[in-house]
Amino acid sequence: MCDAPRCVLEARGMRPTPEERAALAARRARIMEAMGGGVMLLAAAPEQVRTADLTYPYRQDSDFDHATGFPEPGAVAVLSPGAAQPYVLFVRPRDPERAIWLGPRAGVEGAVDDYGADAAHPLDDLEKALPPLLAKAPEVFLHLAREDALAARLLAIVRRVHAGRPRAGSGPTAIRDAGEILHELRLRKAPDELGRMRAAIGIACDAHREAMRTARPGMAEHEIEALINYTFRRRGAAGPAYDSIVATGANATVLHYTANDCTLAPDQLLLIDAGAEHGGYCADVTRTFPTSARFTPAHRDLYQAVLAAQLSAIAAVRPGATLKAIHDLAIRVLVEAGLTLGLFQGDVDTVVAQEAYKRFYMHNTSHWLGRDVHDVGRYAIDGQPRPLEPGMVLTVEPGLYIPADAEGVPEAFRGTGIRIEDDVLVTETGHEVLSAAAPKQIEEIEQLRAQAR
Ligand SMILES: [Mn+2]
Repeated sequence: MCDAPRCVLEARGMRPTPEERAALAARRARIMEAMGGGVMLLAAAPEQVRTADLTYPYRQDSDFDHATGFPEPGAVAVLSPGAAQPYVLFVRPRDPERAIWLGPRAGVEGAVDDYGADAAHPLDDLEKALPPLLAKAPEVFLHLAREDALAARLLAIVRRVHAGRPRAGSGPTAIRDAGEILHELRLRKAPDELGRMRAAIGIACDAHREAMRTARPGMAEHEIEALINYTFRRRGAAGPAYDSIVATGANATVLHYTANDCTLAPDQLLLIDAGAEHGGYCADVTRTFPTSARFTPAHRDLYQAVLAAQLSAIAAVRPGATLKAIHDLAIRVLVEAGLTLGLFQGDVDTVVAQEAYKRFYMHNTSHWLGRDVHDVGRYAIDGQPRPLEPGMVLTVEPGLYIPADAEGVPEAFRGTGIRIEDDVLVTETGHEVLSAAAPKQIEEIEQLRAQAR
């Protein structure tokens, strides 16, 4: 444990700046405008026990953080458009005894002074102070997916207020999913959000460059993982946004390989899927490069096939395009190259129609990216792929995974996994690759690899 005064300073450092407070207030105004009426109840994420009385590092609920910026567990936000006090927070009160061990809480005072709540109450007063705030609401927005104790407590209060409706003459008659409002807003990133995403992705690109400069045969995958996670923390990121994948050779054909306990051999490929989380936003970047200074001819051919698919798919990102069209394009280019290399037999249309490519490329090309690595927001509307809009951020990440025991393919291709993943912003006129600082052209990669000695 570090010395207490330092911890206290760091905890206080988490308070939002005036600019951040203004951005949060503007965001809440947009949420309340989209609600139209009713009351939204948002709960902080529960703490998760790791062992005995120790918890995992706390990570705030993405929706709660989006609306409040409030970093502590044991908190509830109440948004009531049109009310005299539209933004009310319930929080854990200050506790001088506990502050000695864990640093100070914002408390009821800080919830108002530092986080902009119109009013705040201790969390223990929830059953007493929340019902009056719900008494006039025809509908309540809640998280339908949450099942923890605080979510159950909120639902119980809504039920109690509803039960009093016959005598009160008002009160909620409907529960709606808060995500219906919040996730559509989160899908389109505002400028302040994009600033945070650029920071997270910039740090991730640094870590990938660092790995390309450093990895060499004889090192263990976990040494590269340590270097990546060190780079994240050194640059001030919260840490990895997900368990970093550092997979050499056939390990890279396991899509979610995270054991990272093998040793790098010469003339293999190393796949690294690693992204930092910074300011509540995630990067998600994958690069694949040779363990030796240069690609073998076979690995170069496979890599070029994936790169061609990725570049074509990225070029198609623009307002109005769909993730399905982008995925279909990536598949087509990959299959064309794969036919030349002997990975597939027949013609492009047949391989695509029969989905024979799924033997070596079995996942989707894109997902949304934001506060969650696999971010919220609908992919389809009424069963149709939704058109992209400016401000959306997606990954483009085709790959080829050829198992060590794959039959009917050239020997030199076996036991190889390649994925190239970039984070792409949809702009008014097309797109911007936010992770362009991580090299992916063969010449750039080999230049960096030449420094790894
Ligand atoms: Mn991804």
